[in-house]
Amino acid sequence: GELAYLNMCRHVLDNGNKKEDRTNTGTYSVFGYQLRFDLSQGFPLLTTKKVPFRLVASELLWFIKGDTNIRYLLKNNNNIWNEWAFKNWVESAEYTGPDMTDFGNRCQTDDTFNKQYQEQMKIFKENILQDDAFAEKFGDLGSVYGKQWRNWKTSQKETIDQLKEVIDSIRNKPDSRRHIVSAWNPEDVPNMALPPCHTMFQFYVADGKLSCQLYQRSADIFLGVPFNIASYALLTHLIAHECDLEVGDFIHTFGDAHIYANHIDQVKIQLERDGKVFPELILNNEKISIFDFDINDFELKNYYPHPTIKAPIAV
Ligand code: THF
Repeated sequence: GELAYLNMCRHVLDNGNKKEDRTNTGTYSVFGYQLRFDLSQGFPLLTTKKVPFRLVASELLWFIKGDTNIRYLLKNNNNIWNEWAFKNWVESAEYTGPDMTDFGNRCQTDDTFNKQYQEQMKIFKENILQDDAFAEKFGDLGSVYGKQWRNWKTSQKETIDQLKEVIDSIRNKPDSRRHIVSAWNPEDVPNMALPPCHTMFQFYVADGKLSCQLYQRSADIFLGVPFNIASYALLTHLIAHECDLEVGDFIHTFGDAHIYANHIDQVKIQLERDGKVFPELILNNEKISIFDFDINDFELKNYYPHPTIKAPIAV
């Protein structure tokens, strides 16, 4: 349950290597760790801080649709991928506003700059929502998850729908050891706003139950991991539902698992809290295919988390 996540936080605080990173924020990091959640015991949405399920769900639906443009997220009031599209925009030749170099770090230390940044981000979001051509050009994050899951490009110029194929293989050959979806496409990595953190996942069927294991190469333990756990738990529920299986375990295997230096105080606050029982997820029984679900087909029951803990995202 949640204790396993809190123990991971404690382990990284106590044993993490101090490491610099791409974002110049600094991290405490360990290499290799594993969490396991029995999905039949409740839906693993952390309770020691509030995790916005609506954002987790709309992000997952975006992946499932094969969409890579943040316009869909913005329409759903989901801002979690804005910074990566914004970065492409302000680094492009067409951007003529104030200099936004290193905005992720500067907006935290410089109030005057932060005002300019908020203003530019607001304009950017309005343009993505209102201007089709602008959205097509600057809202797209490139070959990220949705692309690799649904439209993996082969050397023969064909595409592979990995998600559809894995669902078919779970249904038709449940004992197979090849129920794998890979987001890591070495040829495409240079075209991505951010190479995939959730590198690959595998399903496993036994005893009428569907389990899922994710290999995450790089994990932002405070901000990203609570989302990632809930996202893959939801995906497992959806696929189990479509394949007429019960839910088994979600196993979360980590490569570089890190706590950003500017999240330490927040983690310490969270560690002082006691976890509550996990909520229950209810899916709309009138829908069967994972590709037909939308945000109103999920219901979360009995989620009574501790309050939100705010933290800056490293870009
Ligand atoms: N980059 C970094 N540095 N960490 C990540 O976890 C991460 N992701 C995605 C892509 N790049 C990443 C984006 N996922 C939040 C949560 C998940 C994200 C990005 C941001 C976040 O800020 N969550 C807030 C609430 C935000 C809100 O209400 O708008 C929170 O308190 O949980 C890993 O997949």
